[in-house]
Amino acid sequence: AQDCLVSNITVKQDFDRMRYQGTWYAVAKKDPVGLFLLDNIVANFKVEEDGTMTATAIGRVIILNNWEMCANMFGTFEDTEDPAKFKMKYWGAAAYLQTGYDDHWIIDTDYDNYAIHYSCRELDVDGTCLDGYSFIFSRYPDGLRPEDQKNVTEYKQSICFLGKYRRVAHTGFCDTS
Ligand code: AZE
Repeated sequence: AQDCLVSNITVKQDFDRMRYQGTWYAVAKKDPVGLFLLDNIVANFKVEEDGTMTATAIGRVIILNNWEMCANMFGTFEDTEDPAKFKMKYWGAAAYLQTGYDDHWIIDTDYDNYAIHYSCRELDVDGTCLDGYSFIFSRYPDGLRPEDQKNVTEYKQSICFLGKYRRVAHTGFCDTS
């Protein structure tokens, strides 16, 4: 939305959670205020037998006392009237990790290559987003296909986060065997 009102942000039409399943590599992120996943972020979405969408995520974090580790996270998604807008309840495998309840919107995706995720945690008095985060996901750890980059840039602008992203490195730090 040109006016940056959260209520005017458009999301993926007829979002298909079945096609969204599987592994997504974060290739860029816009951080919220506070502690957040640093890099090596990989999410895996699944649709359960009852139709509920769930996800796991891993990523490098640094918590209290400069302790570097890989956070194993879980999320369950509550449906809303819009198929591309969810509320995500999330928690960590360990108690010292983060728990929360965030918006989880799929702004756009082609299911096979890229996805643009958006979450506004706090609305400003004028209806813009005061504190939010976003991930650009790719099906490939190496990044987006060149042909998807222009499209993704346009969507970054549509959520008023253009210029606020940082690349997410994949160094193998959180790879498990
Ligand atoms: C997300 C997509 C899939 C499921 C989950 C996600 C978000 C996870 C976090 C985790 C933060 C952890 C911290 C630990 C110290 C959006 C990647 C759960 C926001 C800060």
